[in-house]
Amino acid sequence: MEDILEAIKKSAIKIEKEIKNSDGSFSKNLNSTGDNQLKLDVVSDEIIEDELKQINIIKEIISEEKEDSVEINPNGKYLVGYDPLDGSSLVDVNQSVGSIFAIYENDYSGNNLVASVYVIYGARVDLVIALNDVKLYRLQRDEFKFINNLTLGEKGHINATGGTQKNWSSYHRELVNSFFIKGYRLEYSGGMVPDLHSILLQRGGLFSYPTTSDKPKGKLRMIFEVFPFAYIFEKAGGKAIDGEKRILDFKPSHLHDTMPCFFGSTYEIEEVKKVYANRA
Ligand code: AHM
Ligand code: MG
Repeated sequence: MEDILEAIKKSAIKIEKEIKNSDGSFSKNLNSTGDNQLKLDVVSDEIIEDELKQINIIKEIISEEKEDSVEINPNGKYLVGYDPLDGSSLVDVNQSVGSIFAIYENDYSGNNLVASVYVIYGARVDLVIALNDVKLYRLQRDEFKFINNLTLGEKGHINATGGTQKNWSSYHRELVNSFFIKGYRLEYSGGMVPDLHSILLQRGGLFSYPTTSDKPKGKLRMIFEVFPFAYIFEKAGGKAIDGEKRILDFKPSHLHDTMPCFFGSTYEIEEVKKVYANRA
């Protein structure tokens, strides 16, 4: 596991340099969900693949930018799912982006996750590792220095509301408004890494990306976006559900499956459950 974490740290330092030096132009490739891939997505994917390929305890890897998994060592123990540069289009408007990693044993079901890591490339470069607890590191002169553990309180004040609002269901709109009425404040950058990082650092709040009329199965991918953050939120003392059920009890049928997701501290997630249980 230590080798994998070191490889992630090395990749993050290289990706950070690419972001700072990129011109943000598009490549002609399409990824499996049909989006235009930014050159930076491709470059970041290659950087990570090159680092992970050198680690023989890894059985295979699957990236958001790859159609299929890539075998590393048939006798390896771990499967690594990753999103090399989540929210990459935000680079063009100079907002924060991130890399997300999920380390599994046996298969890509939520309950087989054994560690999650993300990196946020913002005003600072932070790295968060969840094993038994959640640790925050910060890049200082080419080295990640431990800062502190991350834990969530019982409730927060942030309401991070994903999805196109005109495509929300009426009960989801009611849920979002119920938090604003209670005094929660909108914080939403359009990048799940900075949005979730903010909730973790401020010790509470809610991030939602629901099913919508245009995305009936949600937008965010189970293996490399939803499961890793569900693991991090649980290890930090929070919760992660699909509206009703615990996210980590899900198992994808396909590598690029998506699902609706809600991440937060205990109070907000209990409120989500009440509204979703009573939806018309
Ligand atoms: P990406 O993996 O194609 O970058 O998309 C994932 C991002 C998340 O970071 C964010 O939460 C979500 O897309 C926002 O989606 P949108 O604003 O397009 O509905
Ligand atoms: Mg992504």
